[in-house]
Amino acid sequence: MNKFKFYFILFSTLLVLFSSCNKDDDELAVTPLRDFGAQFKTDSIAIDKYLQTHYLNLESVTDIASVVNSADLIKKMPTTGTLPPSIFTLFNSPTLPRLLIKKIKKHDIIYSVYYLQFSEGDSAEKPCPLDEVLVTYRGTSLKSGTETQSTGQVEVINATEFENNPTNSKFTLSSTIAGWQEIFPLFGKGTFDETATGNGPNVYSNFGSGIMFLPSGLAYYNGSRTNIPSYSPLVFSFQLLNLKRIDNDGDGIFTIDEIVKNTDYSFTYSDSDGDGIVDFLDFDDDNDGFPTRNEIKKPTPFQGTSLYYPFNPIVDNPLTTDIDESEPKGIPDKSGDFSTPTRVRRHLDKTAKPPYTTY
Ligand SMILES: [Ca+2]
Ligand SMILES: [Ca+2]
Ligand SMILES: [Ca+2]
Ligand SMILES: [Ca+2]
Repeated sequence: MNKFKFYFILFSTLLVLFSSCNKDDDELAVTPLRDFGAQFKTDSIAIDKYLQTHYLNLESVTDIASVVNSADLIKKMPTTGTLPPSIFTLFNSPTLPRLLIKKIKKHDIIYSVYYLQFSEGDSAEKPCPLDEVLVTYRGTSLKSGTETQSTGQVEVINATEFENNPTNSKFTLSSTIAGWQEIFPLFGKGTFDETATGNGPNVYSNFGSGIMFLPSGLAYYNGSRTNIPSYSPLVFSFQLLNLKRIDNDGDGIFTIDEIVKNTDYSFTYSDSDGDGIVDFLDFDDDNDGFPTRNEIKKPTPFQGTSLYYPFNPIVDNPLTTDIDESEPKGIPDKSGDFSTPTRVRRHLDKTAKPPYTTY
């Protein structure tokens, strides 16, 4: 381990110790947290009931994705007459809209989270939990209550709007609630219309859109916000318009290429050189003393516009006729192979060190 890294780790450890002390002091004054498993059961009962007693109002709707944030989209079942199919009946539907479940391990329990899929978006361009997203959304909180119906007092689940942002907002997913970090990576971004002006939903097409039904453990839990009481399950409708890849350690490799996406859409934070610093925060990923940025630099003469290799080769985007984005070579391995997906790229190979002479 080099000296800089040693001090970096020491400093980080002290910082964590210091902030943990503060946290303990604060927590002495507050009510103990509810048990996550028990609260998840309570929230699940409310969410299940909400899905069974509400339906999608698709009357005169031709494109759900465009009206996803409308307050009229989800309606309470009528108490008389023919009942429309509840949201719950869309579970695993072969066609869209479709209700799906994602299993999420957190707080030593396994959460099952329902989400509605209206459109998947660009399946090749989905955010990771550390990327920046451009979204529209509307949020409601669920609460049990009673209502007088012809059969007498009936228990119902009410949804109360706490926020509606129909234009767009930018978020770094890592600074949002856990539910957003888990569900947005299941959707893809839209296509930006290069000829349009502005940045709202109208200049994007084919974006990912849906509704997530989050238990409080994946939202604010015991915390409260304006119009969101503690321990509230939350429902968010959303449009995922665009995303921006983030490079957290500034080493020239996007974070999404420094973490592992598992088949169940969970992510693993790898530490290739085993020095205790995960790859996406490690600027010398193989700990050979040469910063990753130097190891991914192209020797001259080279092709493409960047001084650095992209992670994988890039083909030109036909939509941007004025720019040639093509990069013929991704980061090569020691032998010069630049395209095999499973190759050990040279910034992760301790035995490959600069200077590199051939492009
Ligand atoms: Ca990086
Ligand atoms: Ca490392
Ligand atoms: Ca790195
Ligand atoms: Ca290195």
